[in-house]
Amino acid sequence: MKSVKLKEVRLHHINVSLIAPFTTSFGTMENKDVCLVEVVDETGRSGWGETATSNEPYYNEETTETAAYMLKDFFIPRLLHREIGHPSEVHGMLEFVRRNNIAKAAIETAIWDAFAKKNGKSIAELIGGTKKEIESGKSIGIQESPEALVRKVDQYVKEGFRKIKVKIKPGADIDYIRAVRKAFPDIPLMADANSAYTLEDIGHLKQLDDFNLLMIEQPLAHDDIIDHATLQKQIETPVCLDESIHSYEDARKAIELGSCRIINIKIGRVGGLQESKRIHDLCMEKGIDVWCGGMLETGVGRAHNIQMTTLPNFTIPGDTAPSSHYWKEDIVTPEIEMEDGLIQVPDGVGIGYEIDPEKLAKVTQSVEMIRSTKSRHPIPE
Ligand code: OSB
Ligand code: MG
Repeated sequence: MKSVKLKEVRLHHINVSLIAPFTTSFGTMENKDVCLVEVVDETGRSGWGETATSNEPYYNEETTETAAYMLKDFFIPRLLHREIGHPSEVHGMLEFVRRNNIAKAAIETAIWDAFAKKNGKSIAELIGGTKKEIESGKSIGIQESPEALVRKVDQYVKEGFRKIKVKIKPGADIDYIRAVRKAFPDIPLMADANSAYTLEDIGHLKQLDDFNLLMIEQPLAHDDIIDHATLQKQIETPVCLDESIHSYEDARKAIELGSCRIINIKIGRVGGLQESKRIHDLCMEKGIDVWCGGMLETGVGRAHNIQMTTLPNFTIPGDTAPSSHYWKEDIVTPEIEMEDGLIQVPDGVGIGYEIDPEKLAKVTQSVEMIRSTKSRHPIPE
C-alpha cells in the first residue's frame, strides 16, 4: 500500500450548538468548540479528524483548547513531512507524550482517512470491518422528571433506535429507570452514571438488578478499576467501563480483575483507531462485548465511529445517532441518517462522507495552517 507524507495540517476551530442541552452527572452542554484536524498529504488529498472534547475538562482532563495546544506544540511537529508507511504506526509515533489521548486521536484518525483515500479504500476495509450497516442507540441526558424521561424514550423508541441509554446520577436514578421499564418492559435499556457513585452506594445500585438492564456504564470513579471489580461481584447488572479505559493495557487489566463485562470503546479516549482495534481484538478473544460510545461529535467524528463499528465484536448498539439528533445542520454531506434503527455504512473511501465547505464555513471561527515542524520543545526524531 502507498504511504503518506503530510505537507500541511489545517486546524479548523469551529463552534457548534446542540439542538438541545445535554445533561450528565457532571454538567450540561449546549454548545462547544471543536478543533477539526485536516491533514493534507503530498498529493494534496485531505484527511479529517476531530477533537472529541468539550470546552471544560469534566469528562476527562482534556479540553478543546488543550487538545489544539498539544497538536500544535507536539503532535503536528512530530508527524509533518515524515514518511508514514501505515496509519497503525502513528499511535507509537505519539507515545513520547503521555496521555492527551483525544488530541492524539484527532490527528491519528485524520491520517487513517488520508491513507485510506490514497489507497482507494474505506477505513473499515483497512481495519478489517465487514458490517454493511450498524445499529444505532440513543443516549438521553438527565431529564426534569421520570415522566419527562418516559416521553423522550417513547419518541426515540418510535424512531427505531435499537438501544436506549439513560444518564443517571444520585437523585435521578432508580425512579427514572423504574418508570422507563414500566412503560417499556422489553426494550434494550441501560444506564450511564459517568462516575457519580462510590462503593458506599452498592446497596442502592443493587436495586437496578430488578430492571433487566443491558448494563450500567461507569458507576464508580473515572480512574478506578479495583472498586468496579468489587461492585461487579455484588450486582447482577453487567458493569461497562467508559472513563476508566484509556488503553489496551487498561482494558487487559480491567478484564483480568473482573472490573467489567462490557467495554465502551471511544476512539478519542484511547488515543485513536489503532488502539481501539487492539482493545476490540482483545475483548473478542476474552469474550467481552464492546460497543462504540459517543462524545456528541460532529459528522467527522461520528463517521469514524461508524467505520470502526463495522468490526465484528461491536455486538451491542452504540451511541452513534443520526446528525439531526445533535445539530440543526451537520458539516458532512450526506448527513448521517438512520432508518429502522440502522445506519448504512457508506460506500466511499476514507470516512465515507464529504465535508461540506459551505456548512463548515458557517461554524468556523478561525483556521490555522501549519507547514513547519518548528516547535519550542525538543521533539523526538
Ligand atoms: O459518557 O458516554 C458518555 C457525551 C459526552 C460525554 C460523555 C458521554 C456522552 C454521551 C453522548 O453519552 C453520546 C452521544 O454522542 O450521543
Ligand atoms: Mg459514558
